[in-house]
Amino acid sequence: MSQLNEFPKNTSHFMKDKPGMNQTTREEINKIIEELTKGSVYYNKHIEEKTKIDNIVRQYKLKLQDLYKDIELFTRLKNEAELRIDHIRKNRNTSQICFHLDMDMFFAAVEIRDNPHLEHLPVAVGDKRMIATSNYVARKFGVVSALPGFIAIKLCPDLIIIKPNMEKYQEASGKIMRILSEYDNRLEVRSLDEANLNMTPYFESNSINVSNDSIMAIINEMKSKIYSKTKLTASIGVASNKILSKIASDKNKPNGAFIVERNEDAEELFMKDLKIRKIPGIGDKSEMKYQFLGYNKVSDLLEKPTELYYLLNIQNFDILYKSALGISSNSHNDDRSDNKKSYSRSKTFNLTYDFNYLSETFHELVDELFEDLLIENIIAKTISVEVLDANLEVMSLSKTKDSSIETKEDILKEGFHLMHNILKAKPDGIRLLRVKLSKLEMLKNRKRGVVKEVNIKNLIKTMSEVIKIKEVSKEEKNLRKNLKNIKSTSKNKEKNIKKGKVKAVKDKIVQLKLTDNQFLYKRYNN
Ligand code: TTP
Ligand code: MG
Repeated sequence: MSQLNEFPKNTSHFMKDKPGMNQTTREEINKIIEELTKGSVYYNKHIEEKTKIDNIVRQYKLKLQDLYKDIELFTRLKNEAELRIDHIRKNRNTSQICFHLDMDMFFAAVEIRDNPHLEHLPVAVGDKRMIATSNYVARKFGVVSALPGFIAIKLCPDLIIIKPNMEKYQEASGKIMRILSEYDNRLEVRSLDEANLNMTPYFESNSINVSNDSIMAIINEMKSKIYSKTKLTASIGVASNKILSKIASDKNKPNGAFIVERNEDAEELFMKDLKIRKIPGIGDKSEMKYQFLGYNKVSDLLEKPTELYYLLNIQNFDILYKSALGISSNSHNDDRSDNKKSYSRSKTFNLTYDFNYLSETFHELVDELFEDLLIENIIAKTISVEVLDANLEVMSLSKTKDSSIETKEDILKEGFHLMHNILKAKPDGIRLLRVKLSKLEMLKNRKRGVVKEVNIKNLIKTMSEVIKIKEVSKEEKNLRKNLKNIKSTSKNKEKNIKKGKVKAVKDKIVQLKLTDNQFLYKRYNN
């Protein structure tokens, strides 16, 4: 408990980490803001939000104490979290060349362009309530977007605050986007001063070899076209996808460019040393939460995923790690192919009826399929098993469940029954096994820690038993009927005869079961 009582009460302010500021300025400015605003409504609101965050972190820490006590669960979650991260890694596609353009101190730059005498003075656009942006001179004082104007003035008494003039910004923006559309007519306009371009078709259609030199030549051409039309400067990031190019565009601001080499190692290296705040989607509050939990840099996220896998919901975990690895869409169409109707895994092999081999293969396929479910956050209603027989004929059996197929055991149990039934019909063996899940649904909150290691030998044993017990042959049915009749019709005086008859029928049933089992095992072990 003492650990919790000592929980640090961080009062630093939610300060935007904008280009032009460094960590020291950020910390110093936080102190100044605190001094300046103590007792104000702004300060009280800020403390209220801080308290909320402190409470969330406190709860997180308590939950984590439970997790640390359960080593088995921790290990399972660790494996699952690492599995998810590996899967996310597999989605990396480095084939495209994406540009992200972001104008420098956009609103302020337009104002300074129109009033050049302001160039070396601290300038902000906004009003007393809120600063929309500031020039790089003002940023040194801590004046940044989203800061209340009255604080900005206290931080920088000489600050010149200009009222926004949206028409001017829109006009400049229109010119910029028109120029960019010459390079990619499907460009994605993110805001007045930001756009994503997929430049792959441009390089291809102009037969330009992709190299740092050719990329830089295009960057310079773009920037000079924009400058000549607007007298404004831009910064450009180039990488294999949108998220990386956006982060890269901030790297050498203002009037800069940065190219991230398009390969997995370079991309992970680029992300690794970034502060988590640089990940799009992590705002000041999330940053604070993660920092309290010991996550400062992207590398921390990658080194300690288990705790976050346990604390966050799975969608948020995926989004966070996808971004942390620098993976995102690189086309203008959303890259989520979520409209998938089914997931299936299959394996071909030499014609076989080896039950152990087929069970193990089945288990492997289920493992892979379960990973799909887990990663894609889906559940299924229908499971199908499909085989190809000796004559290359397909046989498929399906089962649709009212409840959903969600865990690995669900898939194993249901699928195993289907496979077993197919095998009975294919005594010559099979040469392909496919397990398919369909009727998919997105899952909001998946239980974590569901990947339990299943012992394949035990599984084969239990499943075989379950299947056989359930399988009552016609002959057995008749014997059981017979047994019932004997029991109900015999009178008390015929007790001994009845006993003998019952025993005889029971023995027959056992005998029948034994031969049936032996028959099955023999066939499977052929
Ligand atoms: P940004 O591109 O975030 O900032 P910027 O262009 O001013 O500075 P940078 O050099 O760092 O890119 O935003 C573009 C414009 O959007 C900005 O000039 C003003 C407006 N804006 C707001 O009105 N409120 C905000 O909180 C932010 C971040 C931007
Ligand atoms: Mg900008």
